[in-house]
Amino acid sequence: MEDTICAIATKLGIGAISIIRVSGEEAISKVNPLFQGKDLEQVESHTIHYGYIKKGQDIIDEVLVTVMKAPKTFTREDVVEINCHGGILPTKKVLELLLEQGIRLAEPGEFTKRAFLNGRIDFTQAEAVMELIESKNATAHRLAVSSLRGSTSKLVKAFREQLKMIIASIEVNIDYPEYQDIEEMTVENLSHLLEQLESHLTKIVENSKNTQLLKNGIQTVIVGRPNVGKSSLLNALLEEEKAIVTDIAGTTRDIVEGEIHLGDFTLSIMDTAGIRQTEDVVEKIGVQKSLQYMKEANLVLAVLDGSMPLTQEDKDLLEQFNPNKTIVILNKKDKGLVISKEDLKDFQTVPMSTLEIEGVESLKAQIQNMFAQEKLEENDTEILLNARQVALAEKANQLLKTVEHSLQEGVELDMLSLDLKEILDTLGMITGESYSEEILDTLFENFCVGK
Ligand SMILES: Nc1nc2c(ncn2[C@@H]2O[C@H](COP(=O)(O)OP(=O)(O)OP(=O)(O)O)[C@@H](O)[C@H]2O)c(=O)[nH]1
Ligand SMILES: [Mg+2]
Repeated sequence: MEDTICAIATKLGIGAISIIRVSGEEAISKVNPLFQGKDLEQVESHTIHYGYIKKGQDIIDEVLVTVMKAPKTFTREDVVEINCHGGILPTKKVLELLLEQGIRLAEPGEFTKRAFLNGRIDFTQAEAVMELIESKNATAHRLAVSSLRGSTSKLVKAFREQLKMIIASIEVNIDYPEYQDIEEMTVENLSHLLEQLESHLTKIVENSKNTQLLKNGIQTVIVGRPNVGKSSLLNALLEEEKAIVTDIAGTTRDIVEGEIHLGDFTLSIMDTAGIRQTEDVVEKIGVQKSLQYMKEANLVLAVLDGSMPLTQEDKDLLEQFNPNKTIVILNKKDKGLVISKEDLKDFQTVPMSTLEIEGVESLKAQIQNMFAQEKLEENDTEILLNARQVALAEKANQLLKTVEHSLQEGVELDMLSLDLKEILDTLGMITGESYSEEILDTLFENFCVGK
């Protein structure tokens, strides 16, 4: 028997209500003596009751208590939820009383862990709950809801079913070669089936990575020579004076970060130190960081001082940019632009004045355009939700390739069935159909207390 656990499920602070959740076999019997109101052991399941939580004769709080009996609860155990007034003190006092009753304080994610262990949800749905809570934009929210409703589980299960069929027919061929009515698994057959699986999985991984980008935020860096207006651009985008702006070249040395939401997308923007040859030790480190972040970014906003002809330094810098993920900003338009689009053939350009806040909207529109393609390709039901799931799918795909290779090399089919089982297990770790204690612990320890 699992012990009974409790935790504050709402954020601890001043609010209208806070909820304390209790789950386990003794949930009802241990809350009941603290409650002045109906006898909770006698009430129907899924009912709510008005009363008081008392410590001896002292009233701690006026509450509503929800009683939900197993198995139709989140944890599939008996669950009691106490709705207190939302103050730190009454909430903590109620919790203390529960602990005094011998109910254990839940670990982070323990309610959800029980929901998993009791077969109520799988890993992907548990992760979807967290993604839903943490979702920062419309895409993240939509995908989390879809996954919570089981789209990711279904996807992975369908894949595993196909693999199981393949493994079964290999094993039947090996164990009962005399069975005529079962189609023989030939090398061609198997190779064809594996190819299909591999190309489908590759598509899912690609789709998922694209949506990860939309969901987690497009890593954006602002780069350029000193004094061209990079920090001014960051401030214009964020609509706040976050980075220091001066006319001294080399003002920004450390990375300054901010985030903006553009409809379905979130941009995580970094303003960096101006790139130039310098002997200043601190500035040099800044420049190195700028170059490094530029390589890792999903989107580079390359700022030029458009009122001055392109310098050799500008040209050298532009050489390093990938036109597919770069937008060149011709800044200081208010002083008159001397650089033209033709000077920058390969690149998308936006004329701007960050001083007079001109061109910001057209920059935003271009960014949205640039990533709209990814949005179109996304297919909500064929998506893995996070980096953990994607990494496992990639591993499974790698193993599939190895099996295909072995097949070509003439390895015996029964040897392959072992490898195929490993793929099955790898995919099973996405949903939790196969898992180790270690995975279980690391997965749920990132959850909040009370979830
Ligand atoms: N006329 C004009 N001046 C601008 C514009 N944008 C920025 N400036 C000025 O250019 C100077 C440098 O601006 P910053 O935003 O600090 O430039 P930066 O690229 O971040 O410079 P570093 O951090 O030194 O690399 C400041 O004096 C700004 O006021 C613009 O659109 N027009
Ligand atoms: Mg700056």
